[in-house]
Amino acid sequence: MTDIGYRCGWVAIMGPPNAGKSTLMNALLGQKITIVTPRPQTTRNQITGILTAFDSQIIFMDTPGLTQMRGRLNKTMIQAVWQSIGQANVIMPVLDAYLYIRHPEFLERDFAPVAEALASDDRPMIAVANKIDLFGNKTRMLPLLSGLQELWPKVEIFPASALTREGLSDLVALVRSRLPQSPAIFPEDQISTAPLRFMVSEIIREKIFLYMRQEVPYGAAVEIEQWEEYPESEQTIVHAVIYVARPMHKIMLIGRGGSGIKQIGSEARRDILELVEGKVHLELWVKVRERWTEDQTFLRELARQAEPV
Ligand SMILES: Nc1nc2c(ncn2[C@@H]2O[C@H](COP(=O)(O)OP(=O)(O)OP(=O)(O)O)[C@@H](O)[C@H]2O)c(=O)[nH]1
Ligand SMILES: [Mg+2]
Repeated sequence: MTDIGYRCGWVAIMGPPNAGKSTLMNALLGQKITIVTPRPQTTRNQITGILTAFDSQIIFMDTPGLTQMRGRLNKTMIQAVWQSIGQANVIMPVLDAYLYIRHPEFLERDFAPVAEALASDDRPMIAVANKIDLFGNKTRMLPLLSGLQELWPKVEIFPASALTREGLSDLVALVRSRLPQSPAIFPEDQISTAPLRFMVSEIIREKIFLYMRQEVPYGAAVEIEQWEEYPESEQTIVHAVIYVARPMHKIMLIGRGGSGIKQIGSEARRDILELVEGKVHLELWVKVRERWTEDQTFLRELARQAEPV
C-alpha cells in the first residue's frame, strides 16, 4: 500500500557536545539556522529548524550538548534538552562515531544515563552515528554499533555524515516514516520559530567562539539592546552587548587597538546580511558582568530572547 497521508512532527536532536548536532540540522535543512564551531558547548538553547516537503513537515529541534557539568548555565542548558525530548515525536541522539571508535570507553558514560531515562519510553528513537567521513574503513564502526545497541536497545542506528551529507536523504525518509499523520503546523515558508534577533545574537556568539581563545567564549553572552528598521533607506541598525565574565576577557575581546572586536563585528555583519535584507549597521559593546552564568534572572532574560515570537 502506498502511504499518501501527510506527516508532521517534532524531532529532538540531542547528544553529547561537539557530536555535530547543529551541523546536522543545518545540513538537513540545507540552510544555516543554528551556529556551529569546533568547540564543545556551542549551542545553549533549543533552536528549531522546519523542513517542509510536499508530503511532510519535520520540525527538528537542535539542543545543547548533554553533559554532567555543574552550574546554573549548564542546568538551564540541560533543561532545554529535556524539554525538547519531552516535546518530541521522534528522539534523535547524535554521536561522533569517530570519537567512540578511538575511545569506546566513553560510550557508556555518554549514553547509559539517557538510555536508562528513556528505557520505558515508546517513542521512535533514531541514533545518528555521525562523522563517518573521518574513517575510510566502515567496518571499524561495528564494535561501536553493537556497543550502542546493547546499551540502548530501543534505538535504530543510522550512520551518516553531516559534513559530506552522506546518508542524509535516507535519514529524512526514515524520520518521516516515524512521524504521526498530521497536517503541517507551520506555514511552508517558515524555516524556524527562532526570532530573527536571536539568530543575529547567535551569529555574534559564533564569531566569539571562533576568534577568542581559552575560556572567553564560555563566559560570553550576547544581548540585542536595540533594533531599528528604516524601510526608506533599507537599513537596519542593530546594537548588541557582549557580556563577559571577567575584566580580562573584555580586554582580550576588544584586542589591540580594537582589532578583536572589529573582526568579530565585520565577520558577524557579513553573515547577518544573509538574514536581514538591505544594509546592516552593527554596533557592538562589551560589558563585564561577573558571575552571570550563575545569575538566574539574567539567564532567564537570555532564554527569553530565544523564545518563539
Ligand atoms: N568530519 C566531520 N566533522 C563534523 C561532522 N559534523 C560536524 N562536524 C564538526 O564537528 C564540530 C562540532 O559541530 P557542531 O555541529 O557545532 O556540534 P554540536 O553537537 O552542535 O555541538 P554543541 O552545540 O557544542 O553541543 C564542528 O567542527 C563541525 O564542523 C561530520 O559529519 N564530519
Ligand atoms: Mg550545537
